[in-house]
Amino acid sequence: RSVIVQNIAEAERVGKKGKPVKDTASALPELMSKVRSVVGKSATSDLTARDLYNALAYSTRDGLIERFNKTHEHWAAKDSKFVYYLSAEFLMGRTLTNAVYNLGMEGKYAEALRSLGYDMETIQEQERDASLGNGGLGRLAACFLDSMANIDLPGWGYGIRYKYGMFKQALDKGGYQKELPDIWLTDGNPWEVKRSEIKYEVCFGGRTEKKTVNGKEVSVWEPNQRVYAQAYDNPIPGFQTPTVGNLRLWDALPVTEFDLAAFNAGDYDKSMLEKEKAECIVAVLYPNDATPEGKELRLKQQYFFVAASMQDVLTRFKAKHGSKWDLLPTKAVFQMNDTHPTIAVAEAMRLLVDVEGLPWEQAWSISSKMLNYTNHTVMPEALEKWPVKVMAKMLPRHMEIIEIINEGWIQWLQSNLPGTAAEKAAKVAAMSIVHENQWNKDELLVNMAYLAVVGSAHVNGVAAIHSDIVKNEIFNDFYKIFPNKFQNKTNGVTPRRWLAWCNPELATLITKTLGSDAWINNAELLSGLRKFASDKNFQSQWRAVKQQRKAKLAAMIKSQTGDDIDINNMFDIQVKRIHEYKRQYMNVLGIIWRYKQLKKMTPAERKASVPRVCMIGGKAASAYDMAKRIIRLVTAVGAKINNDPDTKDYLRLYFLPDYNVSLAEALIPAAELSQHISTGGTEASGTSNMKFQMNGCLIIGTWDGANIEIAEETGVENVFVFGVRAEEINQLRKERANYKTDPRFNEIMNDIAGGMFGDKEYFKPLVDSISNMKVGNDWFLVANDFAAYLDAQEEVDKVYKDPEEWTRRSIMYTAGSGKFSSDRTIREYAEDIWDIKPERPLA
Ligand code: T68
Repeated sequence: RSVIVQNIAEAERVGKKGKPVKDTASALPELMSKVRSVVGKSATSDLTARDLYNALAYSTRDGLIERFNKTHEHWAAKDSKFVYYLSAEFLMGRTLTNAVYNLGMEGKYAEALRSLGYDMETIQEQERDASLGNGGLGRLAACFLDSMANIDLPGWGYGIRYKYGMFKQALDKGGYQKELPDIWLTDGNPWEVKRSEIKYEVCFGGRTEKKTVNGKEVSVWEPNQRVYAQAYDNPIPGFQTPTVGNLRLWDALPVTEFDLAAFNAGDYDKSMLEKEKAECIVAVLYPNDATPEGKELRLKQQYFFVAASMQDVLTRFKAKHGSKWDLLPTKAVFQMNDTHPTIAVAEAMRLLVDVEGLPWEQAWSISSKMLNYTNHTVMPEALEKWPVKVMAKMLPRHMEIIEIINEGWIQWLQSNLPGTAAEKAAKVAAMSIVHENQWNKDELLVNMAYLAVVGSAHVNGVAAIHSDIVKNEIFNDFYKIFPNKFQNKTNGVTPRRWLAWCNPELATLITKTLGSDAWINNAELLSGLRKFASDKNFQSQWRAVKQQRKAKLAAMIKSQTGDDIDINNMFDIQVKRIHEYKRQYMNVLGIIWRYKQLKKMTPAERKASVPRVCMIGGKAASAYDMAKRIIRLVTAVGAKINNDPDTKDYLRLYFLPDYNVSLAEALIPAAELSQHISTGGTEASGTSNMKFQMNGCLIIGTWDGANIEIAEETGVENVFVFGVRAEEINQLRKERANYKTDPRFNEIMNDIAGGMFGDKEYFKPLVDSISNMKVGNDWFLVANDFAAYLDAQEEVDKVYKDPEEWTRRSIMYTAGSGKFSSDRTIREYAEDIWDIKPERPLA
């Protein structure tokens, strides 16, 4: 303590003295000034890590805001065309490290913190993750913002400032998932700027009324609820560029804060009602991944942020261009992240027709040029469909607009489709935006994906195979009519967060080897590592880095479980949302098989085996019962094998609770094998596969999603590929009743059902779900792929026994990961869909 106090006093007095980093001079006084002004303490008081986090965050924020302002003044002066990324989810994770590194201030701050007795890592851990997303779709949005700023692309993200983000996952004593609220804003959020002057009214409910205005009959919306959407800006820095982009998130406020009359009349509850109703809209992120929640509040959230964002864009456009509406598509383009923001199609029409008074045709021509739609899933049950009743009640005018759009669409189909009247009628029924609920003929639904396809200029999938499925299956009828509307944009991840900043050990080695850090902004340069892949000296440095990261992870697991982990054992990791189609279940079955084999071995045989530490992490949607049982199976199997003295030196299984962005940043650099084993044709892309690849982690995976392109870039021979292909699954599903399942599979099913891991009643539905094929179980073909999976795992062991070959492959993965930088993805969107050029502000 006294040393720290001395350091502070000294630094404040003499500045530079004795500090090795050249720009340290200003860092400590700057931090101390934030300690006084923001934290509200004096330099000589007890400073906690949290205090220093706040001081550092506010100091970094100053730099961000300065650049933010310059960037936006520049873009405004150039009147640049903007892309608006509309997304109900942005899974940002922590901001501090990313901001400090992107601004190039790490040396300066690290040194200042050291002189106060802290390291950057401790300080960084004070920050809570911003978990405003479920999984891949939300994290992709975050990577895209990073890349947009990084390549100086004029654009913003628009979303919701949820008060509670993705739930925190804990395990209870029994090893079951427990969901706790994510109260991420309680200690304040230094990274946002409230724009008090930027707020818009958003309306709901009520009814429409036909009125005659200027001799024309119009439909006037008389809503019965109004709230304000309040803007909060979150600056997004690029790296080695002055550009700082923006994520604008909307909070909901009551139009009348407080009903004093009600309060005075003694009705305290009523006095606060408006406020509560407004706050409810943005209270919590729906924790449902890949199965949308058909609840009214969800539609309310969707409309809320879309309406605010579109008004915001139109307001800025009008300030510059008045009513020259035909210019709008040359100044603004929207990307709809899945169907969640699809109500934008109707809102754009409402704003242009009802509010601005444009003729319908002109408005449609403008709107359908501006909007674009990305599909992220092939699961039919995940394609959002809102009951007409719900839509008409909450958004009566939008429902009318959707009906007009649909009428026009159907008319168009009728005059343009080939075939007989009966054939046409069948197609029209199949392609109508409003259609019957197939499970309940009395209910009409609005198919949001069809609305998005009809209302968009471009539609894309997120990996080559997925885009083919989008064209040839999900939207095939539409594709046949508009073949040019459909594109592929293979996903990517930011190499800043997912390699350079999360794995500085490896980044340093790469930079040293390639002779420059240019790869951080030009990931294709990573291919330069290929020529070192077989270099023994380089391999041993590569391995040493992996060992360092494994040791770090082992220390973390030790602190959580008390277990010692041997870092010479293979680290085998599967982390993603828990889903039947992602087949974590199959992973566990494989681990059980491995355990049973080990049990049968002699001590000498065990010594000759390849010891593994298996880790599985991921959240189960709160209502997804089967996924929760899978988690419990992981914890039950782990409890047994980790405590078995015969095997615990050769096999472990840990369930890592609360998988989130920050945990991923610790796990991925330490992984040697990662599993991406979805049933062929079910995982649209996957993006963690790309992160593991970048960090030199080998992949065992199915021929699915982006795994295919990863294998192509890495060399198919370097990837452990197994399992059925997308084109086979329909046939296989039909043939399931006649399966002769693998005897190893049957044995394991009996073990679980027989109580080998306890909890046998709880596991029964799990066992049943994949064992009695006669009744159509095992939709995701676990039984079918199990033998091939075990074979592939055997191949993994074989290669791991040859460290040189393993390391060679590991290097080839990183070397082949250039394509999967989100910089590449964003450039493709900018060129092929958005028609936007980079525009760098002056430094
Ligand atoms: C994911 N989708 C895909 N959905 O599963 C993944 N859904 O393959 C792909 O890599 C990723 O998107 C990015 O393209 C999702 O993450 C959701 O999160 C989601 C959330 C709410 C409702 C429906």
